[in-house]
Amino acid sequence: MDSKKRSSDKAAQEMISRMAESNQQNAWDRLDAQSPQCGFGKLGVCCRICTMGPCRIDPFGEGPQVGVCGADADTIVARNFLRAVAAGASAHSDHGRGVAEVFIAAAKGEAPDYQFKDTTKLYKLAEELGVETKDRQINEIAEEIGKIALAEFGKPEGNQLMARRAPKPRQEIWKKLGITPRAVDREVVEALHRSTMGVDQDYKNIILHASRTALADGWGGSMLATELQDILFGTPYPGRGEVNLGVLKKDEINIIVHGHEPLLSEMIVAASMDKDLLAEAKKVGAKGINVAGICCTANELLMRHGVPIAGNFLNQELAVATGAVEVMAVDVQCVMQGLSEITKCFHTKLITTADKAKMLGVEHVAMEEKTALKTAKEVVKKAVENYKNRGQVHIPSEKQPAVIGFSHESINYMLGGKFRASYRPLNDNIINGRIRGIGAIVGCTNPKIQQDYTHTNLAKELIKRDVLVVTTGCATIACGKQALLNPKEALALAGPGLREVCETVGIAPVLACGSCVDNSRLLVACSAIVKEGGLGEDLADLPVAGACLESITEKAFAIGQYFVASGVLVIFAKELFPFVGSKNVYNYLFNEIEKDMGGRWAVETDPVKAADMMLERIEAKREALGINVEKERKLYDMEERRALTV
Ligand code: SF4
Ligand code: MSK
Repeated sequence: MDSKKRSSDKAAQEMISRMAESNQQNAWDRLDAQSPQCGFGKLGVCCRICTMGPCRIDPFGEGPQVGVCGADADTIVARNFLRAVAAGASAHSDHGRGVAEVFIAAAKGEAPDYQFKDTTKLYKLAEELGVETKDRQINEIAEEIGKIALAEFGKPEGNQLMARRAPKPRQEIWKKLGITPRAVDREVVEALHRSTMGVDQDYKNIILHASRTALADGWGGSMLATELQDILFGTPYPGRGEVNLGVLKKDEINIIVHGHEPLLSEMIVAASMDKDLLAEAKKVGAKGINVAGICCTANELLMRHGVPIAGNFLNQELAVATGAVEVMAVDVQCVMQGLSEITKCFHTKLITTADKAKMLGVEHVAMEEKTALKTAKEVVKKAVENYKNRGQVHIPSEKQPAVIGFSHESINYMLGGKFRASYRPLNDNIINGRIRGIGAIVGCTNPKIQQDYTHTNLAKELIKRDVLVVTTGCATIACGKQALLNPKEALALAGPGLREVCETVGIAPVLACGSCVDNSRLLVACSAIVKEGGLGEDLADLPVAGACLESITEKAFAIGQYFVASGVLVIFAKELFPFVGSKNVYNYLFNEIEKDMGGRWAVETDPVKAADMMLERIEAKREALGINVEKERKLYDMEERRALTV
């Protein structure tokens, strides 16, 4: 076992080695135990959706080429793809629905611990949704917004309201293709229906519905989750924080919050500041209560409160193995079942909090909106009580300072200032070529790929070539761990044009934009760039490209497909795209789909080659926009310099 091959993060390497010495298992060990993995599964050519199966297609053409029902590789692969997209869309959207429910409860005064922190955004959203604001109380307006948002998940007719944010030509493309997203639940139910035995058997038609389902996620469920969370908990603005296992404190009670929904973690942060609990912490000999995050919950908290991040997906077991975590409170998504085993080796109390995500043999403290803070205090109290049970502690020293909190609103504000907030300076600098374009780096960490390596090396490659990087999810945490969210260090790696703009405007070359549902922020930002003018009429015209080189969950396919259906090139790692067992599906997703949607998929594992592909796309878009014209070098006098819009 070579820990350096498993992770490029020094803190993770240290903990992986320690776990190996103690014979403790983690995801990398379990991957080894699973290897070699099923070749049919890797290609997406197995089907078990009816009891005439399971069936599989022989990829070498020697064995069966159809299942018992006659389904061929095209149908089977496309159906598997659609089901993955539907599952991913469900995860984001169920998260969004949960936020809408708490939002309504807060408006009605039934969730007294939650308040509306960003009322400016609330008024803006009210206007967008046609909610009357004149002579009405905030709570009344919020209740109506909440009800409209909740209806977006299951309304019987009509399209997703947030999809109207897309540029008009994009909406026209969706209309023409018949994929304007309707209610989220409807798209997901239809996806499952179409992919049962004996229904949709035209791979293009199946993928078309995958687009519609994904769009209902990106321009629906996810976008609503982000909007409502911002109003409830505050829209992120740039602030400072720290990232990596070194944020755990030897002399304090450490609580890790892990999962996705800030509904719980926000309350735990509040509870950790409770005077009585702090006094109790002192009594048991701790200097304080330290809350740190893992995965997307971490992004949510760091973006809004500066709460430190202990790590990304593959750090969850490593954090427990430090022996310094009193409680790990988890909600939904990306919580490894392996945690229940590793916590048995340490004093760490694992607590589940979402009724829809329990773990066998693990304590469950149900989180209810009516009593949220009280429940959070209970969780913190358990941590305080558990401090005395600590055994040997080993916390790696690695941690990096980071600047985070780049929402659409804050980018707009930073670029244009309070009174003239706008994307104009960004558009101008893309047009004049100082910034070549925008690269999105999103996604997880997967034990099949050296942890953080591809995300961070891709980020370095892109900023070196004057591409502004926006990042979300565990990729953001990877960048944070490797100092790429530290503007000083990242700027030193940036190309001259990008560096000049970032220094002048006061932004970093790698912008941390939030959790996985916050990929919707990127759609909003791209739409705002189009609206600002000078870079085409549609999202597909923009010099932008996205990559997710360390994906794990089905959510990644939903995200990828909504970007493709929004006109963007999306690159995944070769070994993490298990839908390549049909030539026709491959050709459609990787080539032909571009004619329909403007975006397409690509696979590449090497971050430098992925950067080449993104740059090629960006330069092609620049050419098409006619902004790649060589300008004569000109010496400016002072008057002209003042007029510059950098
Ligand atoms: Fe086999 Fe067809 Fe049933 Fe799938 S749907 S398991 S291919 S018989
Ligand atoms: S948590 S989905 S591992 S980004 Fe959103 Fe990280 Fe991927 Fe989970």
